[in-house]
Amino acid sequence: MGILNVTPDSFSDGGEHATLDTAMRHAERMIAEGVDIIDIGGESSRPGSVALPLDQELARVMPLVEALRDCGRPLSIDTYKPEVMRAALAAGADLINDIWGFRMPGAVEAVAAGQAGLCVMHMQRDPQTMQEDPQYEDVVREVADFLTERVAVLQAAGVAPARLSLDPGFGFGKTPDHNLRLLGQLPKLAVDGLPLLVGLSRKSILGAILKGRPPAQRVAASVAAAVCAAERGAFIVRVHDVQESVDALRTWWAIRHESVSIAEQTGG
Ligand code: 7PJ
Repeated sequence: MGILNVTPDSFSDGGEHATLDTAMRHAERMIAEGVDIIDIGGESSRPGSVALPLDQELARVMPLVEALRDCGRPLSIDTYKPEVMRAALAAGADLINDIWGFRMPGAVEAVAAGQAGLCVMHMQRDPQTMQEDPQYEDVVREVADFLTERVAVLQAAGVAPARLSLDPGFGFGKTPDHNLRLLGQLPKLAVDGLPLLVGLSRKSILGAILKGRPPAQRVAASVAAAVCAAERGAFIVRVHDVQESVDALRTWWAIRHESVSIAEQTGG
């Protein structure tokens, strides 16, 4: 899964049109590099970030959904707002990726009907406060319990299990040690055998391991984390650096299967 952010850069003064152009070029590059799913996000959920008004999120996300609907790759929408979910699904989005795990009022109802995939992510507290001294008694058990509860709620609303994927939510209300424990115990989080999605790309846990390295210089660390996640059973890895990740995962896959040809037969 390749990350496509449509959050305007602070150094860009071009407004929505420049943002759309840049995002389209980035999407085309990711497709050329072998991305399987494009994850479109209009609102930053970095620690400390504040919520974006609905109309602005729609104005950022919807033109991209329209422009990329027929690009040949499934479109995922990174949103927790039921109105954005409904609009994106009506416009042909394939997957809703919700950092709130479909806990906002109306979110379950917005996605229950239809066939779209749903990614249920764990977050402790909210993006404004989540990194202020996160606490768990047993992080693996608590994240697994949360995912179990959300799966039950979605299934009770009529969502077929085949539509679901689960995500521990690396960096969302977790210390570096919490993140490493979750990655180490990843198979325990595959509640009901559902596929796991892992997002570690360029995150601060990698900066902590690399003693303060800034995000743009965490590419090799991100690739290592993606391969470790895949080795522990992650079915989808959410990444910024598509080419590097695809190369590494193809190599891992060939080594694991002791064959180059298996990698080719399965598309790597
Ligand atoms: C994640 C996400 C993640 C899922 C973001 C960032 C922050 N969605 N959206 N999992 N992270 N499913 O990329 O640094 O880890 S935004």
